[in-house]
Amino acid sequence: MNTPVSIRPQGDIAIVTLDNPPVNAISAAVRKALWQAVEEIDADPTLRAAILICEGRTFIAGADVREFGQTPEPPHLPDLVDHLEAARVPWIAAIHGAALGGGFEIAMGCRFRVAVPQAKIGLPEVTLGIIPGASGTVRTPRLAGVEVAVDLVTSGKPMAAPKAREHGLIDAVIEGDLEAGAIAFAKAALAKPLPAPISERPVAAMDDAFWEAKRKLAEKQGHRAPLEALAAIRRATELPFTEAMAAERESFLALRSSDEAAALRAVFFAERAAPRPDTLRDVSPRKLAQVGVVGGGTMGAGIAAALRSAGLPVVLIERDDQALARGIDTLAKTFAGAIKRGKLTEEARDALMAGVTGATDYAALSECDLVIEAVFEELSVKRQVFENLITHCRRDAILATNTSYIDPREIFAGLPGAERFIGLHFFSPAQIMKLLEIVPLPETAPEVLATAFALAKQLNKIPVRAGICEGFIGNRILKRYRAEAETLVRDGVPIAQIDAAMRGYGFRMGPFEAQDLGGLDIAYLQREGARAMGQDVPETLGDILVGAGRKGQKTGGGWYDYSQGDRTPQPSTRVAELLAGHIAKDAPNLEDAQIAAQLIAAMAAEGEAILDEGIADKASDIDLVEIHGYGFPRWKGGPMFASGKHR
Ligand code: 3H9
Repeated sequence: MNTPVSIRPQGDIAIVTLDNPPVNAISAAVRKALWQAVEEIDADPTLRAAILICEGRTFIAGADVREFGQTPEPPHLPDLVDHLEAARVPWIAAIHGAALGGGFEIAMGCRFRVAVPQAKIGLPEVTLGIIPGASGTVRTPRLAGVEVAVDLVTSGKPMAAPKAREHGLIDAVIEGDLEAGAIAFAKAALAKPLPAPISERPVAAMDDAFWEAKRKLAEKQGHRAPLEALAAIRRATELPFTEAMAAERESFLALRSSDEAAALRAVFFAERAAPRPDTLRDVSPRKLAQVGVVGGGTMGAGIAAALRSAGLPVVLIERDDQALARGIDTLAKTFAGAIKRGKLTEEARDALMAGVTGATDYAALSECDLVIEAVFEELSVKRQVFENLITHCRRDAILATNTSYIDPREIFAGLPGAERFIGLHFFSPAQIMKLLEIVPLPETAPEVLATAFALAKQLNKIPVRAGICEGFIGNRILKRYRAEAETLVRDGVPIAQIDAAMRGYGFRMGPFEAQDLGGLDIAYLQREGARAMGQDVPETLGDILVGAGRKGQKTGGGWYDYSQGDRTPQPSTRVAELLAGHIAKDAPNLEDAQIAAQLIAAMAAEGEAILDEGIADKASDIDLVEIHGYGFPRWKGGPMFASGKHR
């Protein structure tokens, strides 16, 4: 039988290699094989140390998430970590790629941890709605101190090896060959007294003010796991090791079967499936060496920033020198913001800016493999851009429109080379928002579609294929959501209660607050456009407010009033007056949870229609659109998951 673990003696050191593709996740088979390896090595008196190293792209990525729905099989991970720690010979974890979750817990069972400089370590369990279940909350504070443990465990964010070394989470950063470096490290370590096993190290007690401050931070994440993780670390500072371990296990098992964990697991797998649609399995994407962006407004500059951050040279086109200077300035400001947040150095910014060629002449796009149009959302303006692109771009260059509402078939109608046209709907700010709706035309070549998916991966975005309909997937559901929210207002539910209900559900903002921030006029103008084209679009409550000059925060009021320089929404008597004739007298007295349920059900109903029409390929794609483009709380899984329509 194939075992995922092999042992190779190298003098008095055993090299233990784990090979469980794709990410060396700890399945039951891996746990058994590692347990066995500890026994075998301990039984061989010629061996004085063991190095645990992994094949493939990474060290152990964690427990096998696919086994989470099943009854856990022994040996359990916490026992395996203890077994490693209690081994006769010291173990050394040699880390490349990532040591995450159970992977880092295994590394903490080892007496030492070494890693290549590019490696990352972390305890991302809270992102899966659980807490570390194999001593992450109990050993980490003993290894690196309580503060570091709290940040690592409650944020779930991975840490790069050099920083992990600074915090004492690993013992050495190995330049050059990892195995050779780990052997040299082992020899040097064996010449000195061994450090105490982590479980035997002391842990500092922290005062109530510390825990309260951290609780407030953890609470901001909106779901249970970060708070439970914090509580587990606190117990680890107050209880003996074994008691803290038992409590951690109990909390881990309870969370593992929670609704939040089920939702977050579904999102985890949906995100990994999204970049590789089945239909493109055998299609190779084209290479992209240079990309053009037409339009240097907020959206165009954001797209250019995203492309540059992914290492792609960019040609930015604007209609005249002044607009171009503004576009370049917007781009520079985007990077300046990243410097301020500590995400970018000035040198890196200079290199990013050096990769941007600004031009007003479309001839500068002649060598681009892909050009993305991001100009004003008006058909004639967009068509003019593509007429220019047809003249100046290579015949095989992919031409993409960043339309959010206009039918791409109309934009490209009559232009030659339809197989290379595609819609790429970015979300603002494009350098930050993760969602990319990819909208192929009926004629788009599979290879062009595959290139769009590959581009999304390169940009670190979540790609979702969307068919052509008004608003594609995301804006179509948004429209339905807003309409349903207006229905509630007409029924007599207070605007502020609806917003509060959706915040309570997990959105950062309710539907009306969000409209005030973005501006009510955008959707209004769209409705007006549709009306001008003869469509029967009934008057919305938003139309009445815009008609009275209330376009949102930018006009000092929309659904709410705002004091000068203050973004706090205040209920508005003017709005009450304007809408009085449209609101039912007998308010239904709904609970917040009922309000949220009604709005989520409306989103899911629209999602079902979208699936039935083939606009989306699968329910999980719709959930990803809502989570990554519209602020749907990740731990609820998206409207389809939350409504049990996750087929
Ligand atoms: C845990 O450890 C709990 C413990 O504390 C306690 C237990 C008692 N399991 O992301 P990629 C699959 S919780 C199963 O595209 P990359 C993934 O679905 C765990 N499968 O690769 C995909 O499969 P497919 C804590 C997993 O190179 C393939 O591997 N750990 C797991 O871009 C490639 O994935 C985490 O949360 C898993 N744990 O990134 C770490 N992980 O090809 C989660 C991945 O069939 N993993 N797969 O679609 C990651 O962050 C990334 O996968 C990693 C590699 C950074 C490692």
